[in-house]
Amino acid sequence: MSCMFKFTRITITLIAIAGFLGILTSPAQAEDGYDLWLRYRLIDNAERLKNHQQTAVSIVAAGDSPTMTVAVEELHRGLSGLLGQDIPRKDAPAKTGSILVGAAPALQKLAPNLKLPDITALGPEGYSLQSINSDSFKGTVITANTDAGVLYGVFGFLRRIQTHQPIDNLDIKQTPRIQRRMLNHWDNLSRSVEKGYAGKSIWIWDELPGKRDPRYRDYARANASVGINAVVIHNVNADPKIVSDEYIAKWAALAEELRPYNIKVYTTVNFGSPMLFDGPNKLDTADPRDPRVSDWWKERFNAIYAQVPDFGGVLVKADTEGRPGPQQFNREFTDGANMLAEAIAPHGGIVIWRAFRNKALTNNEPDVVKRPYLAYAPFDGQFADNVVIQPKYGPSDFQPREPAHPLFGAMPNTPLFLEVEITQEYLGRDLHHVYIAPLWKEILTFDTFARGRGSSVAKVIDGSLYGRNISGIAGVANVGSDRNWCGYDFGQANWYAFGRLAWDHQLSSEQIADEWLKMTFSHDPHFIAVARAIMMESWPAAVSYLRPLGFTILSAYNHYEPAPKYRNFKGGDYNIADKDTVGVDRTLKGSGAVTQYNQHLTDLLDNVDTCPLKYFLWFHRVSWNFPLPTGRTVWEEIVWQFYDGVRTVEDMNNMWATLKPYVDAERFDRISNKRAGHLEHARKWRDTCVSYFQSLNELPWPDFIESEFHQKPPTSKSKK
Ligand code: GCW
Repeated sequence: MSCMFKFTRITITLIAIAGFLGILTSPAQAEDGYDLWLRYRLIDNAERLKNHQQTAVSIVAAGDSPTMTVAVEELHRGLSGLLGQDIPRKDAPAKTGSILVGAAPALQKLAPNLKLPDITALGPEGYSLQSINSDSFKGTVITANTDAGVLYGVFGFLRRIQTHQPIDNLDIKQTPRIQRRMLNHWDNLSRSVEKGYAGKSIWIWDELPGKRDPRYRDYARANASVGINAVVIHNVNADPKIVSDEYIAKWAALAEELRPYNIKVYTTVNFGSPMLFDGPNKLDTADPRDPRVSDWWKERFNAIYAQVPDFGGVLVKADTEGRPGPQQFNREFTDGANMLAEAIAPHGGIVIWRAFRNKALTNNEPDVVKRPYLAYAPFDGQFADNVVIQPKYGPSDFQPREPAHPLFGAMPNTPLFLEVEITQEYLGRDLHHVYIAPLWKEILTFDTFARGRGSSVAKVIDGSLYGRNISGIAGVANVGSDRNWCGYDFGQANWYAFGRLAWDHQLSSEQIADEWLKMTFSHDPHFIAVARAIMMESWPAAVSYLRPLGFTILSAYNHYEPAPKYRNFKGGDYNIADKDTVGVDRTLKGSGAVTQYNQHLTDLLDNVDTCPLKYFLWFHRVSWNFPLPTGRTVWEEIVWQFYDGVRTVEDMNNMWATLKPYVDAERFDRISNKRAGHLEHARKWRDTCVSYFQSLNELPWPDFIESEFHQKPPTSKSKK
């Protein structure tokens, strides 16, 4: 992008000046990434350090529950690291400098004269950070209604120090907007991770339940630090054995490790378990209307809750991609979900039913993206109270960009969770540096118009649009056994951003990027400005060189390499282009997918003149020469975007190269090497796709390839 280009040049000049004046900060210590954003390195600003050392002299904690214990441990660890001296724990508050930490009732007992802030509205997980400046006590109070809230308060307090915000004169109240902030692990029992690019599963099944890897605790700390409070431990392509006594005992041990951090364990289940599971009570059916089947599940849920009393519930992928489900027995999804819901209800658990690629029982709709809506919307209001439907963010399959899933505007009587992918299945695995928060924000702010303007997806899933009492968001985890957890350093930003947005979807992507950069690398304002710009440009750039103009799937079966030809066959789900035309006709005259949105959106999307360009080929099939408002034809625009996306990656790499003085050599080199691979792969995407499309349409290569991008067209085919 040209603005990026300018930014690069300005950046280089600024760096030269800064270097000349000798004002560069010293690079951080070499690091392997294990500590994530919880590095707690000594504050490198003398004045700030001194000020904080006066504000935080000792810790006074009320309560000794497992959650309070880890909260106090974290506070001690964080403060001692950041302030460079041991911050001792004391039994009673001193006149100045004590950090009082505890749930309100316990704290009040410990310090009866203290006037605590009013926290009634904070709910079970919110927290308050309050500076107190009375005659008898000058100090800080971290409090909440529960110990879990206190834990979040501790992390919130530490984050303020880590991100160089003041910690005196605090008057802060925070509550999460979404109740269930979940990671979905696609981890198999073999320890392989489906669509995982960071090593093996972190769950070491062979060693459980006896031996507990210390990583479990560090994983829990990272999650709690951003407010993630739920973890689905197993792949949605579930092994029936996950509900065997043997495995329940193993993940009960995991639940024990995670519990102090306010994280509840959930598991996926295989709907066919009653007949697939080799146990004494194996059945010959999994038909949800067969009472033996619901008894089978009741017995298993009893076994689970006996070991994991706070078990959250089950996540189910049924009748998709060959997985068993109620349709196998000619039953509806309501039959399947409600049967499980009834079996788990006495224990307080929920059933999260995925709406991915499902077809309605009696409707063989050819357009894949229309199917889930047809399968679920008609059943709105017919699911049990403890059933949640969980669609992916778009109606296809985690594409680099999709319009929001139409179900978000179509099920007013059913709680819906939003499923996003933190792991980069279609976004370049661990090679492409893509900061995904802007994609999630685009979906969260997508207006469904379901109850008039302002009915964003965020309001649907946080429960506020329809006053729902269950709300949730799920991110498919990008975490693995690699030392740096996420496969590449910047991948950690996506884990961080998911948690932060789950807690507060109104935070901006920029703000989250800033926080993460400060906690992970450096506070230098120049470093932050440049690194933030790189992060913010990374997703739009990836969209340009992976799926410009709303293209649907163009990748190979591995979802990584470019393979437009393989995807493009007549009668296939994704017939995307031929000699004369390109795109998918989902207008009223085509598949009619536009009608699955609110009327206002239907009109907007159906019309070639008003359909946003970012969704253009998703909804329209037009001639290659169709003129667009950009002044280019569709063919030219596609080429332009592929080239522009790659140019932005080049710019980003140049910008990164200027950041060397701000980053330790270990991380700088590691990231630079990866970035080189990223650029190479982005070029491969561009060249493969544009040459394939050119071979179909045989149109001349646009002049701007040479004049604007200073490149030669990729194939031997010369300009015609
Ligand atoms: O796109 C597909 C992926 C599968 C995944 C599936 C799903 C877990 O290729 O790996 O299975 O989506 O989301 O269920």
